[in-house]
Amino acid sequence: AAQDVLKIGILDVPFEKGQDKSGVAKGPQKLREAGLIDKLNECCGSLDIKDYGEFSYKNNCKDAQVSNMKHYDDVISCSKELSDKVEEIVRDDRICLTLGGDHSIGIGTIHGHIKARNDENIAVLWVDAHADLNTNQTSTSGNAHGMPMAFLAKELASFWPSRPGAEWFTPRLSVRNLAYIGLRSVDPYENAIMHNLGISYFDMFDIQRYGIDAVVSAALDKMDPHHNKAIHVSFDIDSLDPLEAPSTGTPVRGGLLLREGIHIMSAVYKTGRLGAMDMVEVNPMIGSESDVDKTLSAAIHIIIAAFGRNKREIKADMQHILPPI
Ligand code: HAR
Ligand code: MN
Ligand code: MN
Ligand code: MN
Repeated sequence: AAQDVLKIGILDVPFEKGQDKSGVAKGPQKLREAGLIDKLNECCGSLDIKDYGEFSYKNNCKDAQVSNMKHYDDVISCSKELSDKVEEIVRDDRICLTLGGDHSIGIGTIHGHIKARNDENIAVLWVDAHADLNTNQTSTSGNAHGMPMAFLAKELASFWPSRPGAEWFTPRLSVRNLAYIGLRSVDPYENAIMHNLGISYFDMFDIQRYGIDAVVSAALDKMDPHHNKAIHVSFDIDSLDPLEAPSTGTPVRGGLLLREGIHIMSAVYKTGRLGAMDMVEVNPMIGSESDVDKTLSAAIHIIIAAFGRNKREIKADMQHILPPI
């Protein structure tokens, strides 16, 4: 059957101040150099890709601080403008593909997605080795990339001190609309928060026990029981095993296989409700050249699965394939 053109918007966010290692800001450029856009066009049928290019922001709250949250001023300034940009892309009726950057950019992308559609209409699938649920008070690192889910969650708003410079921001995501897949490095306070709030998560034990197909279905059911919300997937490349994706800042062994990452995104594609996707924490300055190639290629495989690789009709002139009868 003929398929509609899938409208996508791609945005590069070279932000790396949510953690301590340099290089993750180079992720977007390297993903493009590795052929991301050509592969999307080759493998995913009729796409209408609008390239929003490289995002940049001005730091308009240089004096703002929150204790134990490094580069708070940059995180807030970036999130504010990023949320406006993602809102614009979603309102353009495009699936917004954001290339990070570290995972602190999830604050801006998810907030922007919610602004475009309202909080009751989006569900978030967070694919990660980590829960990224620390507040500034529970974090042992002070790194903002370990905090975006806690920053966004309605239910955790009162656990934060005042957030100077973030007057534009209201925590609007309910953790009832959230599910995790891939967890295997969760801090004690994060664990307490998950259990106290009844957050849905599927860790490596669940994946081994039930298999990835059952796990994705269960995650989609939990975060969106009526199957009517737009889905935001925030895909941290460190959810994959370091054998599959070594070039990332905080690798954790015992992770997802690439084929499991691909399966997650194929299943999301099949819902027809993917609204936005982040691909984060690809750090091309970590590891050998072959480590970097492997990691970029894994990220590209996962992205093209999200846009229907081999699931969409690819227009080809049959004359070029078959001899005339
Ligand atoms: N939980 C640890 C912290 O808060 C490590 C977080 C690492 N985070 C990421 N994103 N790479 O998932 O610092
Ligand atoms: Mn700073
Ligand atoms: Mn993360
Ligand atoms: Mn992670």
